[in-house]
Amino acid sequence: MSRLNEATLAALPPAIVRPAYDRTKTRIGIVHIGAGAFHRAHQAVHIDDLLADDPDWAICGVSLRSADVRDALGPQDGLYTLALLGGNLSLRVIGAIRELLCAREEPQAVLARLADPAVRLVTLTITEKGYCLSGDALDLAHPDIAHDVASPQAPASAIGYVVAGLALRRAADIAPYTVLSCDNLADNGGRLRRAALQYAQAFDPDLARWIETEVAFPRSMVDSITPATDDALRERVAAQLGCADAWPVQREPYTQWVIEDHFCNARPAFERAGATISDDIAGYDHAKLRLLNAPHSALAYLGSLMGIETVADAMRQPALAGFVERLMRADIAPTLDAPRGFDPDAYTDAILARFRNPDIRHLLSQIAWDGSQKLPVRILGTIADALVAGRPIDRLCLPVAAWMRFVRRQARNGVALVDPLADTLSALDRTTAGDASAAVAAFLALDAMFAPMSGDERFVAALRDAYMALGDATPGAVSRALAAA
Ligand code: CS2
Repeated sequence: MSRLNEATLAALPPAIVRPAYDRTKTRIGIVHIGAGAFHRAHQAVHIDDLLADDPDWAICGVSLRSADVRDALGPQDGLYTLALLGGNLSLRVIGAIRELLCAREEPQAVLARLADPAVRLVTLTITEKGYCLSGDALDLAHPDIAHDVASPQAPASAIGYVVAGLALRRAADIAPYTVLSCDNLADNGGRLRRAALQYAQAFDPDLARWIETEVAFPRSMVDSITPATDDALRERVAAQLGCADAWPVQREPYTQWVIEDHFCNARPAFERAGATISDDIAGYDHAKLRLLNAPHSALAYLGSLMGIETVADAMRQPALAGFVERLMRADIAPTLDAPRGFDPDAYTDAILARFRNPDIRHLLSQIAWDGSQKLPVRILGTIADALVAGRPIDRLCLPVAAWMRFVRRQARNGVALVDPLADTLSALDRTTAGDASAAVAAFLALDAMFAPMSGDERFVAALRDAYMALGDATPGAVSRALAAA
């Protein structure tokens, strides 16, 4: 079978939507770090929508370590297929990515692209762990950060590359690019800015001062459920395209991108590409991270303990579906500092319907990754707010306790845990086997996650009760705990 590329593009079936612009006339104006499935299904599609009118915003996609995306899409001239999962499978070929680089193999090419004056925006989807934070601050002891502080011109981390590119531009008197985080972090732009300043300050205070005054780090909220690509998708896409796409991406029809209008260089006309420009990012952040990502994580850990595979499967379990709905409406929605005119009930209804989408095979095991990074942003912040407000936290503690049970089960079963703290977490099972109070205390000693709440006896007691309520974490025990919550 032939391969999707510039040569086969014209021969695709008429029903396949394809770039509505001449790709050869586009120029790279964006470097995206973390060119994984979510970037290609979300931001790159919004950018593809505006290249016909504004061709100077094509994307150079950078993967820090893996060459897989470059090697898969390089022979396809950067073209790939977006599959929208809703009823019929509707396909669209995306042409916004014009270059793909692997930083580990071609660091100088990445730095040269970052220093290119035509590049005026750097965007990132590096997941929560990619920021190398410990609490709200940069972890200077993180191996990649320590490496980069010692050799800032040859970085390994995303922040290292962002700052190295800015340093090259400052030295060459080239205007800086804006740095736009597109990750699931509250105040993502603010956290990234503080981390970049802390990093630069560690080896070049003058550069740190220049970044502080000259570079914009706007915040954004991103939303679209994007299950990992699987062979079933590749087969469905090939059957409809009539040619092979090595790495198509799939997502739900729903997408949202809310961006703070704070740029130090030019910017794409995002509002003409389906994005929302707003100065109230915090409200959108709060609502999405707490009302979508928190129940996602709750389903991931509680559902995994029950032996359930996907989000849609979990939502077909009344005990689970009922629990997350109570969690959303009674425990999370009242803590929101939501955008003006926001209707939490309607937003909750829409999210529950999205979770129930039978066309989406969203694996709980994928959502369960990196719990030590996700839970503080998604659930622990809500618990902290509830404690301050004197609101109940019992239901909010159950997903956290389920995560603890999940971590211990993975360790006991010898299943690798996908988490930056995997070694530390897996060791907890060996030191506290059987003793629930000791187990909870061992987890609470993880200050990067639980300080300072671990000093609040109300939280400790509620978490211990939730952990005990899950009993031996069998499906029956979890169902009983859900019914009682
Ligand atoms: C999910 C998110 O994998 C996860 O942790 O909760 O990727 C979620 O699908 C997106 O944030 C939805 O916008």
